[in-house]
Amino acid sequence: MGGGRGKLLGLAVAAALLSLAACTSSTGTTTARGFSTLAPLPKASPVASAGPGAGGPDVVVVGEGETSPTQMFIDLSANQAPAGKVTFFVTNRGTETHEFVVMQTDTPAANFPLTGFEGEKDRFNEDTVGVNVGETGDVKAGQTKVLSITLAPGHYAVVCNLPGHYRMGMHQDFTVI
Ligand SMILES: [Cu+2]
Repeated sequence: MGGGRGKLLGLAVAAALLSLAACTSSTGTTTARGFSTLAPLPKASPVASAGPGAGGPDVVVVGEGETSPTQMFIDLSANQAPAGKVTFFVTNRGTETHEFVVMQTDTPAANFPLTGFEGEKDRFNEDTVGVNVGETGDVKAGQTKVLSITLAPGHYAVVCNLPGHYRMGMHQDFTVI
């Protein structure tokens, strides 16, 4: 049955081409601007294996939440890190959804004007106060997200810019040395 044999060979060639395509089409998470987006979640929980307490100077443990109906917080295990890859373990310890945004800016973290953003009031404008160099997106109550980004030396503000949250205290200065 020569026909069957040819079919098998064809399948083998197709499989080889597919695996080749898989190798060449993979791309990293680093963007053209030189910083990466959210790190892909590893197989094992990063919090369990390398979380709070286990990190070096390039690891920052972040807690977010609310202390009262009018006050919210961002806690950092360190307010500085060496230049290069910095990994933030961001845990929402509150009951509302938060986010964690890293803004590169010369402006002190507490001094952004609340001019509105993306059509919503009570937010600062991420396009004018500095450069957004990475963010977690929404972090739900009780959730932990990991943000690994490459940071150059300079001043940063780490914030939550959901409506009202910046005003209620969700901002901290952060320095890369
Ligand atoms: Cu928030």
